[in-house]
Amino acid sequence: MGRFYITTPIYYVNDVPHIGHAYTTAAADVAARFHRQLGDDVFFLTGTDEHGTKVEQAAVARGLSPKEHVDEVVEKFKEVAAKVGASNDFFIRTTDPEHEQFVQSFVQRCYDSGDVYKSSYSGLYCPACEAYYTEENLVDGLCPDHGTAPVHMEEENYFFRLSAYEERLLAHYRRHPDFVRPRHRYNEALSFIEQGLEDISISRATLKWGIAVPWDASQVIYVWVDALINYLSALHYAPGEDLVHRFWPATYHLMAQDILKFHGVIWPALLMSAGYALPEHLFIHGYLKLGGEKMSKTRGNVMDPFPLIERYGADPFRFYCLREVSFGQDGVVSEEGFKARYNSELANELGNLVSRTLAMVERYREGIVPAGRSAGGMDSPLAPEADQTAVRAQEQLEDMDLSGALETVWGFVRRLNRYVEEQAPWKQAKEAPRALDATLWDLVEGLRLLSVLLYPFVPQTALVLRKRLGLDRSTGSEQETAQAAGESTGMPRAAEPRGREGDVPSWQEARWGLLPEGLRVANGKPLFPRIQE
Ligand code: ME8
Repeated sequence: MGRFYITTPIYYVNDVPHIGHAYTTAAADVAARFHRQLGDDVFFLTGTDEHGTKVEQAAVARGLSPKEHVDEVVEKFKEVAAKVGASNDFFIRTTDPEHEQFVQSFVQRCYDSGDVYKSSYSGLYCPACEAYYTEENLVDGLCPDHGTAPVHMEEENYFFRLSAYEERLLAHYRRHPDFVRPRHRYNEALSFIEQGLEDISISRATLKWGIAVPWDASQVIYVWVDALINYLSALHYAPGEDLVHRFWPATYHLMAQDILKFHGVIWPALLMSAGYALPEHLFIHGYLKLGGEKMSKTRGNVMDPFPLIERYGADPFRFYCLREVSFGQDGVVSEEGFKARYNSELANELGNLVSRTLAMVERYREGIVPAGRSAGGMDSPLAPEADQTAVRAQEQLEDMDLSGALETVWGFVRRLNRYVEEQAPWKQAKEAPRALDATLWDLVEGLRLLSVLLYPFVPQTALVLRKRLGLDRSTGSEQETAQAAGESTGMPRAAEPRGREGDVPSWQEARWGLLPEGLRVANGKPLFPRIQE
């Protein structure tokens, strides 16, 4: 049994969430669920980044105080986590008093290490990135990420000696070639460092909406420093015993490339300064793009995940994002693409496979799965491929190749559909009853295996499938089963228990031949009714 601590970025609450936020949270959830299936000790953290210029400006624009604004918008972010079926163990807000206190003690440690000094800053700042820019880093005088004009800033600030960490960072990167994944992102982060590091301003004199610098209450801590520390502060006050020892250092910080520099350079240097171990890995997934451009709230070209999820459920949304976009690369998403994949893969391939298999067991064998194979089912032609699928999917999931693992599992869905055509059970029913028993056993065993392998990606579907297969004998309805997997009840599930542990199908079951004898199956409504328009 291992230990697995995964985080999403904490999202800015200057505006409501979009599909990019839902994507990172859903992907982190896939990894968290898989590691729970393995029996690992798992902690999954998400939350919101609530201080800083950008949030303050958003509040002012709405005529609200920053606190009123963040208290309102945070609900949308909690809702998005709930709606994508996230099984997060905690939801952190940087306005939590416990976080604020911890940030102060962390920054104090950096100060005590001699890494903080006062100096004056004069230069450019992009409020949308909450980042400083030099002229050379701009494109036509505009922020390369947001296309907006940076503002000139001049003030006395506290600086962190980032430059003093150049060598230690380089040494860390050399010793840990998988510190940042995928490889091209490692190279990108390494080249930032190799280009030479300058000290960074870590406080703001004019901003009010932030955490006070512990030794000088006239300044607030720079929002990125405040935000990065969340990954550690949460473990100090989230419910649970000894979380710091159990879970630090984080196994994976998950994010897109926009914030690689902060996580790959500034965060490790801050941790070194304050005397903490560094996270094991950063995993940088790609951007979801609408048309050709990265979606961003500042650019205003965003896709709202709520209507899709509300209409079709969390599982199809998770499935679509992880099928459509190769994990670690950029990919284009659209509502048409969602509908096309839903119909061709979820409705036609998986949905039909389940309904026709169960319908045949009901029709030909009165709903009781026949003992069609010898113990272990190794005389089935599907056995080798089934076991290879499980082994391969495990390797890919352990390696964070989430879309690769789903592709592997989907290959087995397709194999089972071909098997139905090859065996033609409707003919066997007339001519070869023993062969039919074997076919039906194989198909139900295939579905049982899929209920384990698909669980990280489409947890509600996997649990409903297990119920239909007769594997889950609890008395609750299918809807209750789905809810136990994290289906939205419209309520934020921050820090709520994440369903009964017994619901999680153990990865030990990801092997061919474990089908219990004499299961009674029950077909039901189509798992994925076709989208007509
Ligand atoms: O950067 N495609 O918050 P943020 C894929 N508060 N992922 C996307 C995306 C897209 N088009 N757009 C956003 C911040 N994301 C800081 C983080 S962490 C200590 C502080 C996801 O609200 C992706 O994970 O701008 C990206 O890194 C993150 O949202 C940025 O969220």
